[in-house]
Amino acid sequence: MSSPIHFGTSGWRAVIAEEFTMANVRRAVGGIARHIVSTATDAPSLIVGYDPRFLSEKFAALAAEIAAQHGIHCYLSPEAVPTPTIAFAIRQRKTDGGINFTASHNPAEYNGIKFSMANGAPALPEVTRKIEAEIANPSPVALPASPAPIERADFRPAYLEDLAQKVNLEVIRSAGLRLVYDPLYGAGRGYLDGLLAQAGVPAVSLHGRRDVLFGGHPPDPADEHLGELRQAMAETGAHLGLATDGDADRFGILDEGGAFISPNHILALVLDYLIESRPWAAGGTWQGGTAKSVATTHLLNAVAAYHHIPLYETPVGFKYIGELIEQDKIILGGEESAGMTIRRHVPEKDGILACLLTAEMVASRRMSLAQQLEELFRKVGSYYPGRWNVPLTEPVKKQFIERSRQEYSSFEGRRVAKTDRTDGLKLVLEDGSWVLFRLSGTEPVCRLYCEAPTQKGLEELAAAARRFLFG
Ligand code: VG1
Ligand code: CO
Repeated sequence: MSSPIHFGTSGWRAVIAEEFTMANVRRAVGGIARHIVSTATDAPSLIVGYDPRFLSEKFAALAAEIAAQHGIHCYLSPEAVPTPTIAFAIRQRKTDGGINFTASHNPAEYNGIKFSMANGAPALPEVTRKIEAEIANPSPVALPASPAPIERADFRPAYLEDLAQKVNLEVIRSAGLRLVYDPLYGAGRGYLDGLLAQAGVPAVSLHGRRDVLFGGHPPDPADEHLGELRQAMAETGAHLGLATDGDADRFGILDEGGAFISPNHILALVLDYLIESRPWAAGGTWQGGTAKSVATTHLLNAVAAYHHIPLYETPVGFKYIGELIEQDKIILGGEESAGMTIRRHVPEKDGILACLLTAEMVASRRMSLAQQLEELFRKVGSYYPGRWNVPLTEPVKKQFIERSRQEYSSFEGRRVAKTDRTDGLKLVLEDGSWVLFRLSGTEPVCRLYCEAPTQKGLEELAAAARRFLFG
């Protein structure tokens, strides 16, 4: 029996050679191809790309071949390409969707498939359910006598040109900011640094070659993986460190001096900065809001309230934020896991855009991020968010699922003001502190999110949340 292929929070992910095999990729891509043929126009087309993981380019070539056999015109990237660039290419070339071979920020032994829809947004559950059904029970299709063409296409120039319109690179250049960029050996290399070079902004880049082991740690721009970026910043006296994940849809930011700034805080600062600096974000007749996953900081709620704009809350997964961008309801949408996009940009998270907007904000305000955050806290209140990944044994997982179904009027002796079940179990306490437990859809862990008005409050809450899980 072949194992089921399941699309989680963002695509199908599996360990290479274990479940991520040529045979299973054939099955998965066959399902996607039949789905496209059954829903698309008479001349279906598809973008195919990949990240720099082991065998990614081989999987992508196989995928293009299978899709072409189904009569789908393929545009195949000649090199590793970021997920947001694929989203952009789908929209620009008006294809019926796109496939990216990537396991994003997961460790090196993983690979995966992200499927994006005709609008460039990550596939919604109703679409991935259909694809999963197609994979499990293939419907009969008549293949054309000759395959559709497979065209090699470089998606980078058009995407970078578009970014150069959305970010004020001149502000970064004229401020004389010294930047260091770490793509973590991922698909961002040549993109963010390429654009900065084009714009005449001097920047040092690290890890700009392929290493399918990602230097021995996951290509995840979290604090614990940015040691080399921090070191390079110290050596060059840099003002800011920028990083992106394996498929460059997530960002990671180090402030002057090398301090990691929570992506949660970056989202709130950039929203505030856009309202301050972009005519399309404030004033005028269009009244946009902001959107965030239920796991994301309430500092965004506070910034939204401060500027009198609506706030939308979604389950975890950028596909839900993508929908709100498509409906033109928001200035900025984000997730605490370092996902961000803005109005009129792709309905997909874009780590390259997020890094550049942060650099522009620092250049324009001429203040470190720590200083900017202090100022924002003074205006709207302070918020200290945290997230922990907790691997669960089967018995603890079962106990967790049972506990998360129950109702709670108090949590560790404190009164629960609100229970939110948008995704997992979220308990909001009377002082606005909150805790959220949910099972990850990309990794075999339980995610524990907490937030409190002080660092001490955060630590106490996190300890209480662990007692809840393991007690
Ligand atoms: C995680 C994050 C979520 C993100 C998803 C994909 O999902 O929590 O915010 O959208 O990864 O990110 P989960 O279900 O494991 O918590 V990535 O960089 O693949 O594209
Ligand atoms: Co990613």
